[in-house]
Amino acid sequence: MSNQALNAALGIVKGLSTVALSDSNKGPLLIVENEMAHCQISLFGGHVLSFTPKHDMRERLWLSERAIFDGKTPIRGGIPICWPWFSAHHSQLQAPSHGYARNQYWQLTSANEQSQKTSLRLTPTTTDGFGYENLAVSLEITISNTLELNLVTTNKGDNPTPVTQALHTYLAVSDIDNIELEGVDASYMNKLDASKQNPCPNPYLFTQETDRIHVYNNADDTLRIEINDSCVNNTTKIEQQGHDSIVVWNPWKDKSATMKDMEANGYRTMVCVEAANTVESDHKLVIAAGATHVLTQRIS
Ligand code: TA6
Repeated sequence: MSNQALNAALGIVKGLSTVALSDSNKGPLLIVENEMAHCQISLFGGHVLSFTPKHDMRERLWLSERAIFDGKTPIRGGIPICWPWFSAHHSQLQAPSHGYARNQYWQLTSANEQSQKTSLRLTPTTTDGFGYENLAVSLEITISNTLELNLVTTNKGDNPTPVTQALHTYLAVSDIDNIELEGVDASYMNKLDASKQNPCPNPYLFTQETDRIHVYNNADDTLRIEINDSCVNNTTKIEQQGHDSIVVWNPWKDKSATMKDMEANGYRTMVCVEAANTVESDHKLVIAAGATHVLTQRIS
């Protein structure tokens, strides 16, 4: 990360009491501590790594013990920002999976705080590349007893631009055998066999590798999801807006064994529930010239 960007971040945080900039073994991190929660955000990828509300001191996010912090590799866990495409690029197969926003440093561009709420705004170093030069993107993160992310994309160009994206959130669970997902009810495309219109399981339990794109076509509605963890009797609540898809992923044992940044049984204590806009949607996101789209996820 450039010294200029680091100094700019330092200049913003020095006037704040709830935000510090730490250059740790995980790279440059924004550490947020207010009355309501503790949060860590890596400037690499604009990547939220940790969110712990103080009312129960339970970490909501999962981070791989083998996550790689080399400033080049996408960090395994937390909330990767998949932008300006989700999964493989539609035509350029050598392009990085899940876009290039998570593979670069982001800059802190503004911050404001109250005793119970801290708000940060970050932007990536560049949106150049692969035909997305006319897009501007920023990530607005609000930390209180709820973690809210708004991924804001503006089309500054003259032509409508298709965008796929995801807040690829890794949630921490006590054990994958103990959880039930509630609030997801749309049929799904199974990425494991490309079958479509699969009925949503009810109850939504996890017994095998799971890689599903549930398609929702009412992007304006707020979708409320819960991860009920019976073993420890707690519930992680998720709200989403601006999505047309919900991606649910757990790599399970065999896939995990092929991932260098995933510990052997890591899959047992995580599940991804992602707010997304995907090509699988019947109402694919195309951002009109001059328009702005916001993808929102709230975790509590
Ligand atoms: O969101 C699910 C998914 O698209 C899976 O297919 C799997 O590839 C996962 O993302 C992780 O992708 P990554 O590039 O971070 O290893």
